[in-house]
Parts: sequence; structure tokens; C-alpha cells
Amino acid sequence: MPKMTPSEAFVETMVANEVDTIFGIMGSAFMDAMDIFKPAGINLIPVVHEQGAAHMADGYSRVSGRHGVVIGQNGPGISNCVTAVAAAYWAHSPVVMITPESGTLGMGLGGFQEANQLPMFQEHTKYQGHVNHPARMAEFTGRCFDRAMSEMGPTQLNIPRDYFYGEINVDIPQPHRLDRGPGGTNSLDEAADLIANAKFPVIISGGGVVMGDAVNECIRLAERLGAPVVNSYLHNDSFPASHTQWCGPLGYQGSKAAMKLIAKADVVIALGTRLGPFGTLPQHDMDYWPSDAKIIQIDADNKMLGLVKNITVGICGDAGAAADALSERLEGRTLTCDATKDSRAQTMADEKAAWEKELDEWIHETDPYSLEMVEENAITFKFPHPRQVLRELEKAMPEDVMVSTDIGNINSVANSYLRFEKPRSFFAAMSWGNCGYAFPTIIGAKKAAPERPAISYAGDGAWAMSMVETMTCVRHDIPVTAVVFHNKHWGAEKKNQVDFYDRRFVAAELTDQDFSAIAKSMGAEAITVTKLEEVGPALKKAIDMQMNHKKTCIVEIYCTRELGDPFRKDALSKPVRYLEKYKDYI
Ligand SMILES: Cc1ncc(C[n+]2csc(CCOP(=O)(O)OP(=O)(O)O)c2C)c(N)n1
Ligand SMILES: [Mg+2]
Repeated sequence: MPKMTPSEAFVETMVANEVDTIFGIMGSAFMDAMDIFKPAGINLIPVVHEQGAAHMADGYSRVSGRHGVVIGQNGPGISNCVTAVAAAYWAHSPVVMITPESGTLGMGLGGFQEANQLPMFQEHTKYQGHVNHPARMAEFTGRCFDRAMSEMGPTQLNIPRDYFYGEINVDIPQPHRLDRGPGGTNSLDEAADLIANAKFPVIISGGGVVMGDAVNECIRLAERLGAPVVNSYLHNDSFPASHTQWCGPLGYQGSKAAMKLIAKADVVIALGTRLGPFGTLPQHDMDYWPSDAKIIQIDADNKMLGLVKNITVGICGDAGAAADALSERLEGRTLTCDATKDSRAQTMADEKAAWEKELDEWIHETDPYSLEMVEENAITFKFPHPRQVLRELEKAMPEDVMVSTDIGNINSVANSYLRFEKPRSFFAAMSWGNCGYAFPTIIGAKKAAPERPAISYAGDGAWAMSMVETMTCVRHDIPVTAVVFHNKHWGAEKKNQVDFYDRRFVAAELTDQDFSAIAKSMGAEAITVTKLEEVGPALKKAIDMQMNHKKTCIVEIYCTRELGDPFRKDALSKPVRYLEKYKDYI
């Protein structure tokens, strides 16, 4: 076994895992290893804030399917990453969070930047490797990289800073990757029989189809059945939008066509989706989930089978291999639904056309508060309506685009207007739902796929949380396009104050900052948009800057202050007060 230092063992194990990019901010805790990143072929991209680094690692791995790697200084550098690692967890991204820790000889004495770093990430990682002896550096490093892939989520590699030093004899472990299969024969046979007897089967194409590169297999199964395919919540890139059987996304601000069609299902094939609770809640005042339907759920993680929804058959398998195994079992068989293929195709086309028409006509929100905002705007600024802006952006999207969206009212409404032709194109904060997600994530995505146009969406509140990473784009030549919806309030949460708290606005207003000027001062380009007809040309110009001149451009779009349906209608209720002091607050 060759002699080396633990730093060398750590770096060589990353090399064995083909790591060439790490996001983070330097620190003394890992400087001995950092010193040899360059000769190892590893580029450490210094960011502005470590949360941005972990989001970048998430975006990087969501586009490429490779590991996203983050590193920071022990204590505060590491705690800055927690929010973003949680987002990566819910996106199932193979992010490896490297957390150098205080030295073993001082731990527990309350020294500088000392923290117990494993509990911080306990809930947001699939595996935590703690290097408990310098001789085991390569072993734990390798295991963190293996488990991030096999467990489909972030892992943490915790390294006491004194363990980078010394002399060890070690063989660098080679990566182990799982060879996944279609799932058990019995469950596949049972599922095929259910499908064969289904009258109105519907497929939900989920994140597993994206991550498993299984779109073609999903198409094959869908075409054999002539079944509608709906995207699971925020996985709008899991089926090509141009396909006649694509019916749009379920969930918050999703497609009414998708919801109406799945409501008719007698058999649902949930392919690569955990059927997360938020993603199947009633929307548009429709309780569309087909409670009497038989559900076939396919997930690579057995723990997701039947967790949220009652299922009839659970298949623990790879989305692509399972879809193919089902298609093979259906080959040459006459299916009950064959007889109605044409009429079902017509139903699908009709529902899709009705939803498109509704979207085209749905220019602005029509609740009393929004109407007041619209009226006020008509005599003051004359800014465009968010829905119209989103439609114009949709029309101006370049081919092969990657889009990330933030958390906010306009970003959520965007769900209806974001359609994709290929997987690994749409990145949202998933179930974690943190503001400040979209911009750093698209920077990581762009780093992994520089040949693809990259666009982030954010509201003015969320933008301000994350805009400092504009400097990362400028400093390190990672050109992206950032769309900022400027409506001068924390709209999404304010909507709850409109609906439930009698418009008693607390902490909801944002005063008007000049985000274009701020962006320019960070070295980026900026376009300010105040009229609808400027939206499309502004996006196109910004994409031209990104693709042909390697320039980051912020497209700041002023919008009316109207607000679409709120996020958590399901979880809020009208206030009740018992104390005299608060009696009017109902
Ligand atoms: C980190 C974080 N803080 C707070 C929230 C709660 N929250 C959800 S949406 C929202 C408002 C977002 O405002 P903005 O970005 O301006 O978008 P808008 O809703 O106005 O379109 C807030 C505060 C959150 N989701 N994440
Ligand atoms: Mg806002």
C-alpha cells in the first residue's frame, strides 16, 4: 500500500470519483488538502456565501447526474450550508457536503469555530461519514461518494482538521455504483395484470424518470396504453411537452387538464414518484386525487412505496427498467383500454385545449384584492400582469433551456407556463421550499452544462437573499440570466394576510430598490422592464449576452401587485382570539 498523507488520500479518492469541481469558500481547516486541488485537476470555485455553494452543487448534480461537491470552513462556513443541503435532500441530489471540523484535541473545550457538525445535517443527509482516524480518510471519503449515488441524496463527510495531517499507508478505494433493475417479478406481473384490465389508466411521471434518464421508457409505456401522462409536482421536465399525451403538472398552480384527467383514472401508474403530500393536494378548488383508483407505485427507494398514498402494488425498481418490464409484459396482449384509445385521445386533446384557452384568457387574478391592485396600477405605473409576463417569457424561451424557480407567488404561478422537451431542465426548491434557491442553483447547473442556456426566476424578496452570487458569475465566468419579478412585496405570504387576516399586513412590504443598478455595480448587465411588450425581447437579448458574449444579465421586470392562489390554503384557518386585547384581530 502506498504511503501518503491523509490529505493526499482524501484528494486522490475524490479524483477516483472524477471530481473536478467543488463549490465553497476557503478556510484554514482544510488548507493542507486544498493546496493540492490544482495538481489533482480539481477546481475550487469560491462563492460569496456558502449557502450559494451548496445550492450550486445541487444544481450541478441535478443537470449532470454527477456528484455535486461543497466544502467550507468548520463552524460558520459549514452551518451556512444547512438550508441548501436540505433542499438537495428533497431533490434527491447526490451532493457530498465536506465538513472539516475542529481538531480532536480541542473538541468540547469551546474553541474557535467549534461545533458539533453531525447533528446539523442529520435530517438532511442519507449518510454521514465521520473520519474517526486519519488512516480511514480514504475509506470514509469513498463511502460518502458511493452512498450519495446509491442512496440518491446528500451525504456528509466530517473530517477533524488535525486528521488531514500525518502519514498513512492506503489503497485508494475504487467507486462502487449500483446496477439497478426493474424490481421484483411478482409485483411487475401483478402490475401488468392491473394495467391490462384498466379502463382509464393515467401515468404520473416523476423525478425518478428524470434522474433515471427514463423518459424514453416512459414514452414507450404511455404510447402502448394511449394514456395521459401528467408530471408530478415541480417535475415538469419529466415528459416532453410537445408529446400529444403530455397533460401538464399536478400540484400547486399546476395544469387543470392534468387534474381533470387523473380524476378519471381507475388505475394510476406512479412512475418514479414518492407522491409527496404537498404535490397531490386539491388545487384550483378541485379535489382531483382519484381515491378509488388502483395505484401502482414504482420507486427506487422502497421506503417511499405506500408512504403517502394507499397503493395496490408497489414496485421497488428503477423507473426506466420497470417501465420497460411492464411494456414487455403488455406486448402482444389485448388490453381493456385498447378499445377506447381514440376516444381517450380525444378527451385528452379536449382537456388540454380547454386549459390552454383558459390560460390564454387568464390575464390577471380576479379576487377583490388583486382587482384593487390592478385598478391602482392602471392609473399609476401601468406595469404588466404577472400571468402575461410569464406567458411572454414562455414564448421567448430558447431551445434546450434550463430554468430554476424560486419560492414566491409569481414563481409558483409560473408552474403553469413552464414546459420542457427534455429531462434535467427544471430545478425548483421541491418540498424544502426555501426562498433564495433559484439563482445559485442555476449557476451550478450552468457550470455543469455551459452549452445550455440557463435562466433563473425569483421574486424581489427571494432575489435579495441570493443576488450576491452575481459576483460569482462575474468573477468566474459563469454567465446566466436572472429574471427578477419586482412587485415590491413578499407576495406569497402577504396573500395569506389578504385571505385570512383581513389585510392586516405585517412585514409584507418591500420598498423599491433598483436591482438593475445593484446588478451593474456587481459587474453584471441589467435590463429593466416596465411594459409587457419589452418582456420577450429583454429575455432574448439577455440570452444572447449569455450564450454569445459570456455575460450575466439580470432582467428586472416590474409587475402589478396582484396575487394568485396561496400556497398553504390547506394549513391556514381564520384567526380566533380569546383575549380582550386582541378581540379585533379576527
Ligand atoms: C428562506 C425562506 N424564508 C421565508 C420563506 C417564506 N416565504 C415563502 S414565499 C415568501 C415571499 C416571497 O416573496 P418574493 O420573493 O418577493 O416573491 P413574490 O411572492 O412577491 O412573487 C416568503 C417570505 C421561505 N419560503 N423561505
Ligand atoms: Mg415580491
